[in-house]
Amino acid sequence: MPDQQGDLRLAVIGVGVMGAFHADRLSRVVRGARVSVVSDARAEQAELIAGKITGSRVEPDPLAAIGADDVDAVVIASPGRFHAEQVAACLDRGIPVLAEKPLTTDAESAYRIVRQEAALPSPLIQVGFMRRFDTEYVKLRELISSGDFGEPLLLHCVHRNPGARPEFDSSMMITDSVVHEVDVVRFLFGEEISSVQVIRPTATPGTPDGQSDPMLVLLTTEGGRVATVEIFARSGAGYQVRTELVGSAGSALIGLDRGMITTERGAAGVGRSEAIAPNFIERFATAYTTELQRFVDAARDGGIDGPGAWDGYAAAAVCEAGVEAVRTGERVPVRLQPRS
Ligand code: ISE
Repeated sequence: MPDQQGDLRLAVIGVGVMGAFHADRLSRVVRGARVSVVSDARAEQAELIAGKITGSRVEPDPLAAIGADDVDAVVIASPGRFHAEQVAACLDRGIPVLAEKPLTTDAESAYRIVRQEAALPSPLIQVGFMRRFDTEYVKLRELISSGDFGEPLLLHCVHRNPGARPEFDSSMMITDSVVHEVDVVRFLFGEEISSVQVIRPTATPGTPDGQSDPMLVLLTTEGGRVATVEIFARSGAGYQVRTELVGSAGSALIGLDRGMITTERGAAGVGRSEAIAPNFIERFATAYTTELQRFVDAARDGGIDGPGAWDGYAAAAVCEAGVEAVRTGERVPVRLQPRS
């Protein structure tokens, strides 16, 4: 698979904020890889990013990029609605793919992908849940596995973004933001989520009419463990992602950044402590890089190394229930298809 220099040749599909970051890391930091093809619906953006990467070319048609002779593996960071078709094309060609979340935008299409992959000799899809590569999340999972904190009982998660576009509505807060906690809960508890409930407190000023921000999401697992998630997209104060585990014999908190953290929104704008990461790229930069390196290392042998198609499907199913829970205010069960 790799080229004569031994590098894995990658197509990066979609080079907005996330895809451009991946392309940059793959071409400058990740070992054993190079970006050979850049694809984006916006020609100027594709040219801009390819222009920064020696040896890369632009291919406007994503499916042609996936099928190209100078492509051994693919990173998909296009808008979620294109993922189903693009991931399926990678499977048809039999090459490894790292798909940014969401795997697809609904549970039904995600399950079709699971079935398509299951018919292949080995898994080819890795899903971009980067928190699984963050050292603090990894440590928290090790702590749980060690049994030192007893039985894991509760998780308290905080997920605050500095701001959001007007079209970032309550449903998107579930499918685009809370989807990370959905994966974290499955990763840390090692169980499927069986129901979702959403509580909608008074909205912060600036929340579009009819929408809720912040929201409180309750995720219950099949073993009866519970996670609370505060999602606050328009918090006005830095990027804060914290997770606290409560076990029967101890508790542990991650995501505090460094030092005392105070935030305020003053008349002159937004103030924040220097310790708070301003956005998700900075907060998770190292995790993204580890994720890419692990993907490249595995893809060179024709495989993947990280959360897979089933994780993407399960997250899609939970988020679908979550969107319904926003609408109804009810506790909504999650119904998963058979795993194999
Ligand atoms: C964004 O798409 C991400 O994936 C970030 O990690 C998350 O914090 C943010 O809320 C999403 O919009």
